[in-house]
Amino acid sequence: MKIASEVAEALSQHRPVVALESTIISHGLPRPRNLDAARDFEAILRERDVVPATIAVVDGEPHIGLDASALERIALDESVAKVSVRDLPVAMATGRSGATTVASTAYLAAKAGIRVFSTGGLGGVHRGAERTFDESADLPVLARTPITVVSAGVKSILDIPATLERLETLSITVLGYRTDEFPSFWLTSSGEQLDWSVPDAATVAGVMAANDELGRDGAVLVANPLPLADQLDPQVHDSALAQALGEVERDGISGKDVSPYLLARIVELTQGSSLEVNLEIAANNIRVGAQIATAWSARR
Ligand code: PSU
Ligand code: MN
Repeated sequence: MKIASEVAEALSQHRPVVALESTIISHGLPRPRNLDAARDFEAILRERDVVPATIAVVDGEPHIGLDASALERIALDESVAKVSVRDLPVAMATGRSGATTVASTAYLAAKAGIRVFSTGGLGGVHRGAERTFDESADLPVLARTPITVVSAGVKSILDIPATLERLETLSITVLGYRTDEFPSFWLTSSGEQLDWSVPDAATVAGVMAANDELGRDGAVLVANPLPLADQLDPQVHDSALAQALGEVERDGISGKDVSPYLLARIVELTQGSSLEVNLEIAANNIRVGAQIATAWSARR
């Protein structure tokens, strides 16, 4: 594992670091806009004196923190694979490059000693999972990974109530950030109630400290909704979602291709408006991740 010197130094001095995933860049956002987005995400952190650690596998080596040319490759090279935890050893042994999912980013970040990770939306339980067993490895991996993940809930392409049930079963702590409703990514609320709401980043840091004190090694999930004024128009959302889900069914798309397909289709069907909202969601989660990492480092 190669930890960028900037990241290693910040960690050793207990300065704030936030991990960022790369599948959102390679498979979640369209080229070439994704490269600008990846750079913008890092800039949001730097402006707040937080060190960004974008994570990916480059030529078989897991990188914690990417330089400009590695970031460009992950964004623009179409042969970059989507790599979850089980794929990591294969990518490493065969010298492949890969973009890391929430699961593999969390896994590598925690191994490097990073405590906070911001993403857009988490993977979860897919609709029809009772038939297909399609549940993202993000959930079971987070259940045994000591990291705080900031996410705008999960996308409405998933089965949100089932995802919340699995989060409960897996004993992943879920905190609504200034809300008591679980967000559904493009929309501020899924209508699902949460048990716990936190008012600020310092409270999240307190939960992390208590988690450590208990010797628990599961994740804390911070569910951070977009403000209502920034959400996607619910009518536009509902009709694009219905059509994209119908196409997945009709064309028999399955497995790890489902999420990237739906994300790309929904961008087309909303004439790009879901993309703008998607970028704002990621930025919003990165800002909150910066606050949490700063609050965490103040306790050390
Ligand atoms: N959800 C999004 N955008 C994404 C992903 C999920 O809104 O880019 C990516 C993340 O990297 C997540 C992965 O970890 O998809 C989950 O894929 P799967 O469902 O195949 O586990
Ligand atoms: Mn899956």
